Amino acid sequence: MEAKPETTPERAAFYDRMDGHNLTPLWEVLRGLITPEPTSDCETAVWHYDDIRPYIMESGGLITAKEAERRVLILENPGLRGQSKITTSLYAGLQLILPGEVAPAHRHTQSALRFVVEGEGAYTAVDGEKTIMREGDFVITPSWTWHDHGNESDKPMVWLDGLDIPIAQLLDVSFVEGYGADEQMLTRPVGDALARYGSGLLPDGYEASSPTSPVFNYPYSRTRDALETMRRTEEWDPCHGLKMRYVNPVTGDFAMPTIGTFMQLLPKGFEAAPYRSTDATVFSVVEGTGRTMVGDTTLAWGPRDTFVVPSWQSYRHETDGDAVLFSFSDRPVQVKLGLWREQRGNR
Ligand code: 1HN
Repeated sequence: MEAKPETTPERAAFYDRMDGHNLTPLWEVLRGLITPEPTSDCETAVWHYDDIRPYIMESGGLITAKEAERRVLILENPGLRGQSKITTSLYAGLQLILPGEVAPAHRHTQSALRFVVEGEGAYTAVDGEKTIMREGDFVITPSWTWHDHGNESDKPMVWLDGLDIPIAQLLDVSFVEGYGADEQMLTRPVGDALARYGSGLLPDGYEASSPTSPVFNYPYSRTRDALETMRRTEEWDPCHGLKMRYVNPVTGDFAMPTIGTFMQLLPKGFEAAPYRSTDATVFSVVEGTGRTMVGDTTLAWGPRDTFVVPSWQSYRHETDGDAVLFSFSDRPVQVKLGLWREQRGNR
């Protein structure tokens, strides 16, 4: 594109006169609106769990889950401070629920994922069914579903929340409602959804009533077993190792319409080829240690750390021993709108 036209005194005076009518000339701003490549305020960042866990635990002594509604420390992208965003389009936080606590039932139009980082035995209830959570479990609370959390174990539980809050902000579609009691009424036994929809079976004649998966807990034990069995073929993707996508078993699409989720196994000593895509991605380390090089930045990571790779930044992973990474991004939105791009290797 040509350079920005000169702002002559005559033109500037013209812009000033139209300003009062809520008019402004495109040619003064065009080059910032359509850029040759994505330019984002979202920065590469890592949160080391060892550094931030003390703050999470300290919050537990200062406010209850009930008073806070949700006791969460937001992971704010350093380039997006004050906006409650981990990427331009997604929110993330680490939520603490202590033994005996409840986070009261509510529902909202924003979709949420939970990825369990520490603890075992707390539960989330979603639209009439409870699921007991363990480390590495991926749990969803779809748009406008009632959800509450409780911890009947004797240990604190911490999970990573991922929500499409910035997408709901962009579209002005935020609604929230309280249930009127701490805990919602349960209408189905624990494990019902997974048995009914997540066992390679579907009720005969079943028709989806929403774009979101009817399975709402994808247990890590199953995911890990699957990865361990598949690795025996030694077919490693040069960029991603063995990377699997969480799916809605009814449609084969992503588990949620706005947030795509993945789990990948990288073998010991893996040195990935460079990769970039337009969906800024949040990673949560489940197992192993390694490094991710993003441009000139090297992020060192270990279990329970969270890190972010911005849109269209080239990155590559390296591992010490075997490593397992959970990740999420707005990919389903970009794919549906025909906007998603990826690039493997160097140009
Ligand atoms: C929410 O409902 C939860 O249900 C967690 O656990 C984080 C952040 C903003 C708005 C609603 C939850 C949230 C949230």
